[in-house]
Amino acid sequence: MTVDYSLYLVTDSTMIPSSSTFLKQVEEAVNNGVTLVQLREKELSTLDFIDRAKEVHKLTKAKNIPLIINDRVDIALAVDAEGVHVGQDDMPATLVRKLLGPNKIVGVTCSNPEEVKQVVREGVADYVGLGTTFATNTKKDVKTPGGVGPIGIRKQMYELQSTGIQCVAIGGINHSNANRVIQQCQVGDTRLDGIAVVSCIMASEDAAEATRTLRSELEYTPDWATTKSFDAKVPVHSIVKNMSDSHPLVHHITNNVVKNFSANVTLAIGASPIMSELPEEFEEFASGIPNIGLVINLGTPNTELMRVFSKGLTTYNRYSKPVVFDPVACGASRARLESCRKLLNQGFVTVIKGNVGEILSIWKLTPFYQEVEDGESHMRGVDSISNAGEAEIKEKGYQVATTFGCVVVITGELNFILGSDKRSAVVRGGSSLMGSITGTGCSLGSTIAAFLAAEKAGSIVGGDVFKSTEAAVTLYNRAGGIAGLESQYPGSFMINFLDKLSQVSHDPEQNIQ
Ligand code: 3NM
Repeated sequence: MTVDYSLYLVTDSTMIPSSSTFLKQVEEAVNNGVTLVQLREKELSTLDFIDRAKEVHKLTKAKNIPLIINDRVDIALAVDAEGVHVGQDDMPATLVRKLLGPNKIVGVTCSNPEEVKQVVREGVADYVGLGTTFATNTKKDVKTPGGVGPIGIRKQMYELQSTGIQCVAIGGINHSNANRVIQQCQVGDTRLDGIAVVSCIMASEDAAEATRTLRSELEYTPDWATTKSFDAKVPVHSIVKNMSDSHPLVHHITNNVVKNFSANVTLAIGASPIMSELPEEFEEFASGIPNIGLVINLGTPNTELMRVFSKGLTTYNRYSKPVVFDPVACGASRARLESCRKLLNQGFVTVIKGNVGEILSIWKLTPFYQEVEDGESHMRGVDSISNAGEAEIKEKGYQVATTFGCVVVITGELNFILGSDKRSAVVRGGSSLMGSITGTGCSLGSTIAAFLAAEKAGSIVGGDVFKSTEAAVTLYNRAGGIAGLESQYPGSFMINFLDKLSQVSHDPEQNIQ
């Protein structure tokens, strides 16, 4: 039996609005785009459960939608439902399969990779419900009440690769995050087959409209997820000229140490800086300014700033505007890496830029990291020290890029640019003096954001984040290289660097080969 898991309604009779009834909510859902229904009744007597199952089955059969019964094999058999869903503490899936036979649907709830591995080993389930995606009030006894986010769901999906077991995400999914969950929960070729919701439909005053909106969210492909065409022959100096001609705006939510320098770098390359941590104005910026990009820099974090980052990220995502994420010193403490996890669970970033240590720390958030591994990256303050070789650094960088669907820039003596489509570039140049002043790493983030923002406004590279990022890193290191040759000490280097950034970006054809 081919089952469409794309929009899976799990029922709950305790949250029906007073203007409706349980059956009306289910009927509106099945008539407006739900593809699978699970009857989940925790309080009903067996007799009432059977009656309810019969009524719901009538509705689902009319639409050729499978009915799954939660937990109760006996009820499923009694009404000849299409399947049974069990949790970790219910009847084991192997027994359920034995009782139901080979032709019914069997689903299992999982909350971590270990439980998924167990389901794969048993080999009897058709699908798994992966959770808890986001915090939910609907189910009280979940194992991860705060939600594991797309990062945690991906870790579970990693275990499903090439198994043929279908998967849906559940927990706290609604109109505002359904599309993102579908887009972000992907590991290699393994994608989510659907989402499962309870309150978003069952508690809705208009279940029909709630279902239609969810459907359209599932079917919509956001701007950033579409494959862009690009002209590989466009020279870097043309991309630089395109950027400075566009006078992009770079909105910084950055650290206290580098605000001044980042603003000066942004001006030097022909863009304009905005330094704002006032969430009330983010919407106006992101919606009203075509050539704007956001830098989120983790350098001097605090609890309030985390909320500001989050608001910035979700607002810029809403208007498909680029976001450059600089996870400064994210390996320095567990709390900092947790902050990155939270942020990356809340939205998309266009580019992640960091040194080797930072990118290797972010890599720990990918499904490729197994918890037993340790010690491959050591942070000291905000500098990076790593024993990883070039091949390993690049491979892990790719894994970060594919996990988060972004371009990754790894800075160092050699600068690697890695795309989720496996494109890679190496940019040389720069100067050892770049490491002797604060803000050279952070201001590269500003420079990349300026290029992406210019691209957004209409660009000769056709929306190619990879090419634009490569051009930004090239300009930056070219200016650093020339300034380094003309300077002996950090102070004069800083001045020369700003001058050379200005010179190279105003006359890129002369200065970049
Ligand atoms: N299972 P809502 S969360 C039934 O994490 C269920 O396994 C979960 O409800 C799990 O869509 C959940 O209203 C309830 O957040 C999800």
